[in-house]
Amino acid sequence: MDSAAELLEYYEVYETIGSGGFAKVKLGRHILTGEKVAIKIMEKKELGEDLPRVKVEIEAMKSLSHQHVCRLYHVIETNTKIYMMLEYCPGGELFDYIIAKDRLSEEETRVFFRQIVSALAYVHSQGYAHRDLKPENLLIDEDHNLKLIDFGLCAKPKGGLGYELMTCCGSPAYAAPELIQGKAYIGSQADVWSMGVLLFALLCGYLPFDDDNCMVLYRKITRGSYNNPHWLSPGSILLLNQMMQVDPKHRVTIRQLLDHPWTMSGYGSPVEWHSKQPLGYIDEDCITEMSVSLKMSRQSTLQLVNEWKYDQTTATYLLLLSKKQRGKPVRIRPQLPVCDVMSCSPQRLGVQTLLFDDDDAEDRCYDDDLPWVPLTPQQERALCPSAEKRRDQTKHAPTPEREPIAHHHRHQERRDRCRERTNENKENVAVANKDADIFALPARRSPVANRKATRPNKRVLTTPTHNNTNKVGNKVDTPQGGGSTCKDPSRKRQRERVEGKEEEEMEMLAFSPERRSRSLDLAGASRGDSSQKRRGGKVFGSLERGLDKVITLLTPSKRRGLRDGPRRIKAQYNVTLTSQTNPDQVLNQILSILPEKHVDFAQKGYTLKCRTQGDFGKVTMAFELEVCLLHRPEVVCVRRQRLKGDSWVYKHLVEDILSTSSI
Ligand code: 6BJ
Repeated sequence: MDSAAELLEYYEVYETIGSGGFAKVKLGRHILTGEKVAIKIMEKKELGEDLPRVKVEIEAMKSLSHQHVCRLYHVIETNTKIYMMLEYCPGGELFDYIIAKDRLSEEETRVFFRQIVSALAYVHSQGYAHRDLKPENLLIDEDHNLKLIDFGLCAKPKGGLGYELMTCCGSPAYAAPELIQGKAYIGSQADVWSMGVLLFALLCGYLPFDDDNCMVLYRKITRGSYNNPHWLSPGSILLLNQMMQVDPKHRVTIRQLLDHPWTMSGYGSPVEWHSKQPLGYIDEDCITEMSVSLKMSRQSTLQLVNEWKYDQTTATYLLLLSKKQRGKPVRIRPQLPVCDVMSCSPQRLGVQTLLFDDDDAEDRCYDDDLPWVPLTPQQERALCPSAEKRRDQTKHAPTPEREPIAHHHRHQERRDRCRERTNENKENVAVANKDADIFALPARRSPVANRKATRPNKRVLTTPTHNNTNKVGNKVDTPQGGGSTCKDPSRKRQRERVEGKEEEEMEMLAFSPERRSRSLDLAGASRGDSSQKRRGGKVFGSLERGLDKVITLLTPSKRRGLRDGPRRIKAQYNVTLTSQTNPDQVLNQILSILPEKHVDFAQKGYTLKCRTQGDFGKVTMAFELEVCLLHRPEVVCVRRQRLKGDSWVYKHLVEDILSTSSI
């Protein structure tokens, strides 16, 4: 089986939501349960010496199950790749949340801090030290709770956590003094130091120890001296001091943090750190659903689940459990479009799963309230190939009964709903609207008039292929009249996307040196430099005219993107509001600043895919800036998303770009 085939058998794969040193994380959807997952994709060849780190992470995550630790569902290893399917946390990184708010109040910090202490106390109780605690490794779930991720650097000393470790790892700014001095250290004590740095970052919005020069940074850390800003309460100053003690023996312990006066303030109870979801817990309802849906005996279902192989069975069970815990119906395979239901499984029977471009996020359709439809025997076979084999083995075992489910095959209605949802941009709703006030709103202005925000070619999640034949070559019925909503990419293209070959397929404006100079020219022109450049017969003069002309240089496809108008989004904390009403002007202002800041970019419509390069062309940072329209109030805003690189450097750069752009 080729690399992506097994993945695509069980998951739909969408856009990139992050990328680290050697991994890329994409949004995915588990086909059987319809649940969203984060898919961490690693290329073995690129991993090289880091391969053992991945193995360490997988083993650690298999043995951890806690309300504040990101859950691992499924691991697929192929000859070339490793895929880890993990809990999806729509709120993104705690880091982005902090920088969006500048800093958090003591009360809000305490809510998060108690969850971090809970996660760490649990992780330590299982014999692990995390060793890479930082706000980028804490994600926010849909209930605004934190989940700890990235166990690639964790350690489980053979004799227990009391035993010393030697490897120096993690991010320098969060590393304990004993660690950077190369001394033997106790993992849990080093974690408490990092938590102190993290607590400081939450309360202050910047790091206690910081310097561009590594040696200077190390000196600051080993001295352990930092400044307490004036807004810190005496209680916070004391706690930070207790956590960032240079001598680990004098440092507060995680146990002491559980019922520390600062942690308890306003709660009156210590932090609850025991797992509310103990490993190996079996939920009867989930077993019943799997057993009924996949037509297996209860006993064989139980047996399979109890193997905990982190395969499709584990994923299905854990995702059903997650649905149950969130009050959703414990049901297998909802919401496939009716065209799929009438034919068969998406991958195997001629129905395509679309792997959207990164810039297609707005076209995604997560309709979580679709009618439930039972599986046909073919679908079952296609979705769970081993089920039939197992059913044969357990033919005579009784299968539990379930209430029949009503069918509602209302194609058009579904598609309409899908379109409505798309326009609402449901993904953005995941982030609490209460965060809308994070960024200072500009003075109220008149609504942005006559702006086209509707987009053509809306796509649905799965669509029939051209030939509409199933695996065994039979003609498969497809609904009529939905042509405009269904897209039809080739299967090969999908694979290439998952395998990463799709990168940078959009038109590049400035990635190549000669194009970069072109955008530099544009910047110069737009700033009204005296050295005006002649390009395409046009001379750019004033700032205003120069900015306007940038658009005229865009290729037809880009102009098309711009004609469609910017996306309308809801307020979320990775969005900066501007004081302007013209999105094109905002876009052009940013475009003209990027070259000055040595940022390369590729443009598609109102999205700028940005990156910076270090020596030898190594990409040091990747992020997106997208000019959007805010729903209410109607103002132009800029959505930003970090994809790669040091978070604090990113923060400063994006702040710099947006403030220099004077938007
Ligand atoms: C993992 C990564 C799980 O940026 C987002 C969503 C980022 C999910 C994201 C948009 C957004 C919303 C608000 C503010 C900013 N996830 N979810 C590695 N290991 C385990 C799990 C993950 C990664 C994720 C990341 N949403 N941006």
